[in-house]
Amino acid sequence: MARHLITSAIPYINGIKHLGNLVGSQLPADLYARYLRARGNEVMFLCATDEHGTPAELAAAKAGKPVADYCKEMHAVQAEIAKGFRLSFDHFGRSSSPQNHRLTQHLAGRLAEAGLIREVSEKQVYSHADKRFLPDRYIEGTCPNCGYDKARGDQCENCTKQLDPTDLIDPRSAISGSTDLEVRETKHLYLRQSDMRGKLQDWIDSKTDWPILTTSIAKKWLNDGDGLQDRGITRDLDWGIPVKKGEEDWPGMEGKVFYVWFDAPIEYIACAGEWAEAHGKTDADWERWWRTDRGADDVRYTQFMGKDNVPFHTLSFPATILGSGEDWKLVDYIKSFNYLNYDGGQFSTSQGRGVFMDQALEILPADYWRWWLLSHAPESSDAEFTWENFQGSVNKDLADVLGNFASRVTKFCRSKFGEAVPEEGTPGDREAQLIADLEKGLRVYERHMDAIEVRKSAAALRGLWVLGNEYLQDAAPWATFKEDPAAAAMQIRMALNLIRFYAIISSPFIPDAAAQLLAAMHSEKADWPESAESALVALPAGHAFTVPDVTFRKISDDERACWQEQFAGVRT
Ligand code: B3M
Ligand code: ZN
Repeated sequence: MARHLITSAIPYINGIKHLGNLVGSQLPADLYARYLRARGNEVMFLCATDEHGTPAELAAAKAGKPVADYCKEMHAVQAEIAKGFRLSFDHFGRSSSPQNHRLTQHLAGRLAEAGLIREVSEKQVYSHADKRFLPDRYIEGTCPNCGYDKARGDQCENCTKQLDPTDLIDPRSAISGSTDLEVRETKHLYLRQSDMRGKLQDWIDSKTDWPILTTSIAKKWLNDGDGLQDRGITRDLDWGIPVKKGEEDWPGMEGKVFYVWFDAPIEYIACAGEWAEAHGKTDADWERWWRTDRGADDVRYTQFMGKDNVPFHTLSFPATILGSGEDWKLVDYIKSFNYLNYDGGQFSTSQGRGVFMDQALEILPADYWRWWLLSHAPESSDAEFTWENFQGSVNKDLADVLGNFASRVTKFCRSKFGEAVPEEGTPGDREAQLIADLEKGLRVYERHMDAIEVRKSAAALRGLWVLGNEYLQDAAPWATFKEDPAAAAMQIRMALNLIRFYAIISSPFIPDAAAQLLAAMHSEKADWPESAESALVALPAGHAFTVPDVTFRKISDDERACWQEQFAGVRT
């Protein structure tokens, strides 16, 4: 048994996330957390809402609410939807928590003591029309790196380059659209990331097992030179964590807050403190996950995120951690994802394009979405959601292959042998072959899951379901029964055990269906199988079961067409 710390990128508070966001971080993180728990590891799986910065302020303004109220409400909304998708966070925190305030101010103080912070008189864009400074997302324009014309002041979504508002070509206010802008001087704190180039380089070079997507982005911005420019970590905003040096005031920084990308990753740590508080635990209880001098040196830490978040997790956050000189745990493995597109275009929160998490759950239960999203995770390249593909996957994989297997086997058994595992008959060559194939498939599946190869894992799991179907097709107990009822009984005993086996190994992907099938098999003991052989005798002769309700229903062509139309437009 090992100890695993898992974090998913923390979603912005500014509204309900779409399926592209979900598959890029929270959902695969949940898959991995569930798998590791199922295999007997101790897991701490953390996520939170990212509540500061311009995204929060802009969304609250649009909703006509004070930003603190807006964040509180949206946190509750996001937490509820996460439950709906069965995201098994140990804690779903808030970056605006007192824990994060304290820790962010503390780390900034440490960085200052280490000489890693300098004060800079900075050029900021001031909007006459809006009568305010325009940091980050308050400003839009053309990316100087790739020419994308909707780049934001903090980052270009198209090429992932981190930007400063003054880098943008043809800038305009994101609030009013005004181009009546002026560059003014204000004072800000900069983190001397460039001083840490050597350390960061060594650290990234040591990560030879990271996915190519992660290391290529990390190295691109590390070696590019200006990817590792010193970066401003403060902003002229009202909402955020006040700039302080530990508990002390920071002269000259009155009225300013930390930049959202400075405090957001720190929330990964603070969230563990929130978890401890929520569960009546001590500081030592959460520190054993995060402090290498307090027990976390044997923890394996894995982060999940979309590719646009990689530079912040390979450069800025490690710079904060390393620069603090304290014994915080650094990430061991970063699993990153490309984008999921929607029906010929992009999913877009700002444009309301695509299917959003709440809408998805209104039309189908979580498992349908989990299966499609994970089996099509945008790992090696961008992926695309289409309704045809979704319908095909659900109907074939879930309804025909897995659901139908469980239904046929249990109904046949009930009609011929009653609602208990039949005891006659001895397994033969066909069963030996099945067990050998399952054994091989199970190991492949485990290997892909261990490596967080999401699509390959889904394919391997589906392959295991298919083996059962082929066996049933080939053995044909309904035909065998006429000449040799004992042999049919043995085949059905195998198949009933397969249902339980499938429920256990499928639970990280489709937890509700897995729970339903396990309950139908009256199986409380759901330990991960030692071997296919042992798994296929787990339910002994005479063990009672119940025929489950439909596990997965098919999506009709009419429904598909109707959803296609319903989600063709823009969410308002
Ligand atoms: N909130 C961006 C995003 O949701 C940002 C991630 C923060 S991770 C510390 O994609
Ligand atoms: Zn760009």
